[in-house]
Amino acid sequence: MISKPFTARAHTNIALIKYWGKKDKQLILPMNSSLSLTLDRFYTDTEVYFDSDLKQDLFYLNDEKKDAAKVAHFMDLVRSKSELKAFAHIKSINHVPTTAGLASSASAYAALALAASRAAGMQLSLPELSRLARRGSGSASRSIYGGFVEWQRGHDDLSSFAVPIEENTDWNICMIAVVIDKARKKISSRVGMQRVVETSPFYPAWIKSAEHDLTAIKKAIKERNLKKVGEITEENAMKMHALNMSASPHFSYFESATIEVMHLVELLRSEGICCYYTLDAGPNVKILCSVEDSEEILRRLAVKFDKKQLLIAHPGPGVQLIN
Ligand code: 2P0
Repeated sequence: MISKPFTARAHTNIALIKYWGKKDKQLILPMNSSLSLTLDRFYTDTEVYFDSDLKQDLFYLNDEKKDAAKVAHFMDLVRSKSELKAFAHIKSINHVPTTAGLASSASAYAALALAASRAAGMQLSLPELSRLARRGSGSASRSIYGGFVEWQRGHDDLSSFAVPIEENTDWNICMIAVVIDKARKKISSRVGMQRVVETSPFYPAWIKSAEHDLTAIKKAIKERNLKKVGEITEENAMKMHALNMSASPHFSYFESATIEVMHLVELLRSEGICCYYTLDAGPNVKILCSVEDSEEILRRLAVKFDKKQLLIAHPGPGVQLIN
């Protein structure tokens, strides 16, 4: 038996209020709620079909066969929710620099959740899809929706999922990604955030302040206040990275070029350009600004960086089937 193949496309998201720490590692329940912007430029296409002749799941990423342990674990969840027992062919094409802090696991598991659940004969609601994607990677719960998205932490498997804040935003904003290093990161998000939860003396303060930032940013988004959204975004990212530097053993994702970009953004701001940075579990910097200012910011970045390192993205859509 071979099931009908389904192909889904999901876009990455960049958190403005970060998810950094788990309350439950197995269910992937976060310590705090988070908020992100889904981007149009970076996405994953994933095709899934089940095949009763297979002895295990087969996973291809960008046409290369990969060890499927994490993916197989996710597929076990899909099988346990459906009637199907068969293993699956899974083919993903990542239009994202893989694991370089541009959140490829978010688009990957959001696309896999939709493609695999449909191939298994299930028609999940969007909250159910978000909960399923969450089990692959926490940030994937947010890539189910487009635009601004909040992942409400909840308190158990049923209550922890993302909700759209402004799905089709007409706000003329963008994010410039400065790709500093495409290499695999040294400390995975999963390991980094766990170390922080266990060892940073500042962790309780992070939880309090992230909840406060979330309330403030939702108000600022509603008011279309880019300065306020940017300030909260940048400060929240710096608090997350301060946790890493206060962990034991301490660690940091910053490289010297990361700090150069941060200084350039601060300089541009002192010249009256409204732009703010955020950073994830890697050295790349994402700059939030208006579309209007993006050309000037790109021109200034191009003095120090190759054009190929500068990628501009706009608010993007939620997960969808493409076949
Ligand atoms: C975020 N990041 O909110 C935060 C900020 C990176 C920095 O979510 O362990 O790959 O699979 O749930 O989702 C990256 O962590 O971690 C992430 P797991 P995930 O976007």
